[in-house]
Amino acid sequence: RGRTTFPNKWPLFSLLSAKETAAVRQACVFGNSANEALYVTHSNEFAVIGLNCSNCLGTGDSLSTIAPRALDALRGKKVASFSYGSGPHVLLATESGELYAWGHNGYSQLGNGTTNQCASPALVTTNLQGKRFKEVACGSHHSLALTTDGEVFAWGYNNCGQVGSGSTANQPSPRRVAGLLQGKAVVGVACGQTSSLALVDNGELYSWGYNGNGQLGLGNNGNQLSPCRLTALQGLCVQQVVAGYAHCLALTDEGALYAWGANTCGQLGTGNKSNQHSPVQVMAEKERVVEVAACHSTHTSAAKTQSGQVYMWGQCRGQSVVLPHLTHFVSTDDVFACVATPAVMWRLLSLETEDFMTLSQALGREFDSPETADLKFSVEGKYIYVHKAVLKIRCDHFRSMFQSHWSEDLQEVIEIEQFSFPVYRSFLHFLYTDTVELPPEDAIGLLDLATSYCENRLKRLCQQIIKRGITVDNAFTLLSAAVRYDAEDLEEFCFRFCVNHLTRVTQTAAFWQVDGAMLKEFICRASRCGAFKN
Ligand SMILES: *[C@@H]1O[C@H](CO)[C@@H](O)[C@H](O)[C@H]1NC(C)=O
Ligand SMILES: *[C@@H]1O[C@H](CO)[C@@H](O)[C@H](O)[C@H]1NC(C)=O
Ligand SMILES: CC(=O)N[C@H]1CO[C@H](CO)[C@@H](O)[C@@H]1O
Repeated sequence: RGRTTFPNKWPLFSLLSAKETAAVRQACVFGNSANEALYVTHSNEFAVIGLNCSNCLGTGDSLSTIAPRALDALRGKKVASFSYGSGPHVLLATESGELYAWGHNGYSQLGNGTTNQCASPALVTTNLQGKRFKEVACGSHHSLALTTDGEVFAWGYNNCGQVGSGSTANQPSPRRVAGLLQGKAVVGVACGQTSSLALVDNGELYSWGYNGNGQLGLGNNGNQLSPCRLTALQGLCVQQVVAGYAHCLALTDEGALYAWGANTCGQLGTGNKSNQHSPVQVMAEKERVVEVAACHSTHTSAAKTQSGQVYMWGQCRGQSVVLPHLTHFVSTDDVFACVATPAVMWRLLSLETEDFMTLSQALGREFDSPETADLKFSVEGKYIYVHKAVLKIRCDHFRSMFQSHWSEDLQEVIEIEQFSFPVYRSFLHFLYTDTVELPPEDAIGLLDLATSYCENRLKRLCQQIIKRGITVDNAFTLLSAAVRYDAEDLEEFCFRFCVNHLTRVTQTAAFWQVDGAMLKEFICRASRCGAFKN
């Protein structure tokens, strides 16, 4: 199974081994310093890693962890949606529509009627009999969940009306958001720190909660305790909406991008830092936008265009970027990994790559494969299957061998006598993979081969393997080889090692088996650098 490169751009994920990394299917980095992450593997195992602020890892034991730990409470479930607050609290909807919550609960944002922290995933069920959920969104301390029938439930912190209940009393358990949303089919929800947004199936947008920066997009700065329609977008059909800390971005079905709310870091992309309490079109002169990105814990904005260009603006590595800036990134996720503060994910990252193999993976797999090969080498009576074209492309020695009228060009089997089977096989393998896996003693033979084929990179790799594998027992053999193959660096390295361990090296078999000239040369050289003083 092939895969595109997993984002090692996320520092927390550098703690995973290559094998663990390769198993990741979905991931989310979150937390106030991007120090927590949850991920799901291809076999639907859940794992968490990180600091565990407010028990947001959900492992039940309040421990932080530097290595991934299984989250058994969710074993076998599939994630449909994941979101996190600033506590942090965590909400997760499964593909079968269950809703789980854990972490910080100081404002009842876990929705179970209490304010007790919850250290493991707990089903949210109060007032939700028979409901199935497909999307969740967390504000700093409030929660929204969207059912499969398009109803929105909200609970938690409500100091500014962000729960949409018509009051500012905190909401200890899920409550359906009614008012203007009554009878509408909601298809998407988003939260700023203390504001809420709902997108309706006909492209209308509704907002409620804190509006001090104009983030409700209603043309004023008054908080709203119930959903209000963004009439400024009348006539447009919104397709995606995202919220930053105190700003919002909406994308229409025609690819137009609108922004409103706080603009202290330029996160609206309007070219200045004035807040906007009504939607303003941005990137109008650029090509069609196909995705917008923002996250309630940052002031960063990003967008991807039709041709795959990725723009960023707002707070980027501490700087205020007031106009959309074209980046080299290939995804909006990378923008958040590399420039946002904290560097958290704006969505659950999905690594669901099709069954695709990269060129190098495909090539590596075809090495020594009789099925597709058009040439074989016979070494010590064993065959190694290869492709003429690959050898010609990768190695000048073979290029000239197969282009000139050498007899090899007509043969299907080439006999090799000068090198051992492991050495020749690793050489050919290197041409397919750029890597060498050989014990240091065999690397000497490969060094010989690399020298005679003028493969300088391979020569360096062999020298590296030899240096890293040097011991008192093999040091003198390695030194003799370095001299024989004219590898000066290596010779110096082995010589130093022998001098540093002179007494023990002179007791090895290799030392006494070496020819007289070489031994004399070694003794002279060692005495010149003071090895025999006293
Ligand atoms: C709510 O969750 C807390 C923390 O897990 C727990 O102590 C409490 O019993 C739960 N309350 C209800 C009503 O489920
Ligand atoms: C900032 O940009 C917006 C959108 O282009 C514009 O309407 C507004 O007048 C500008 N404000 C200032 C102070 O320049
Ligand atoms: C090891 C560690 O930091 N554990 C913490 C996990 O989170 C809970 C809740 O904040 C703390 O009580 C633990 O100390």
